[in-house]
Amino acid sequence: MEEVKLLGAFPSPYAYRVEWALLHKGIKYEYIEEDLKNKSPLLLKCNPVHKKVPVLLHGEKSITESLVILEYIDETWKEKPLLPQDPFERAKARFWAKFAEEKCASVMPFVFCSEGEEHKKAAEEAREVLKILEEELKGKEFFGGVSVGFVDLVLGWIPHWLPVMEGVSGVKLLDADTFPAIYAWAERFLKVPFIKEKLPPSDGMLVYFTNIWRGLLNK
Ligand SMILES: N[C@@H](CCC(=O)N[C@@H](CS)C(=O)NCC(=O)O)C(=O)O
Repeated sequence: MEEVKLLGAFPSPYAYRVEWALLHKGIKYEYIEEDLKNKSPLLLKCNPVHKKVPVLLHGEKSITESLVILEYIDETWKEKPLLPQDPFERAKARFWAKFAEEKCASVMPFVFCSEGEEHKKAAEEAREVLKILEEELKGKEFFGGVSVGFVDLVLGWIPHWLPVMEGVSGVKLLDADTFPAIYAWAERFLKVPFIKEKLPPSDGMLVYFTNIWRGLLNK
């Protein structure tokens, strides 16, 4: 059997989504922590284009980009699928994953590291994105339906990472009254056993995001 290794870096949500997929499928893997300030020759060799984590090593093969890795995992280990089997449903899941990456992951963190007019605009945009997700989620337990799927893993930074960013910056984005479906989903997501088992400790996250926030805003 080919060995599975994962290059990650604390507290990369991109790496966590890969770990969740591996845990969900019951795949044994070795986690290798990268120092992103002093990238290892292995990381540079396996991801020469972007030089980023996560990188999944499967035997001699290296796979990069978290969404590509998730699909690779789903296609290689077919039990407990993350993407729906039906092509139309699968296309929809890919659409929402792309939306989550292009809109959420880029727009939302910006809210916490901007000020003045820029911040106002970013916060408005972020709330628009949340509104769209709220509509998509209504009536469902998870984006994947009755259980966690591809899109849930992609958005999995919201339940655990977002509250830390909110705490550090003092800006509240996800409140239960405005976004009840997402709020309830976030609580549900954190109770899923393989998610609960693998989350970065909040105290370490607090230090990490406080440093980033101070650095970005020169505080
Ligand atoms: N689109 C990439 C993003 C990965 C990414 O941004 N990784 C960050 C850590 S959270 C990284 O390795 N940064 C190192 C760098 O930018 O030099 C993915 O989905 O895998």
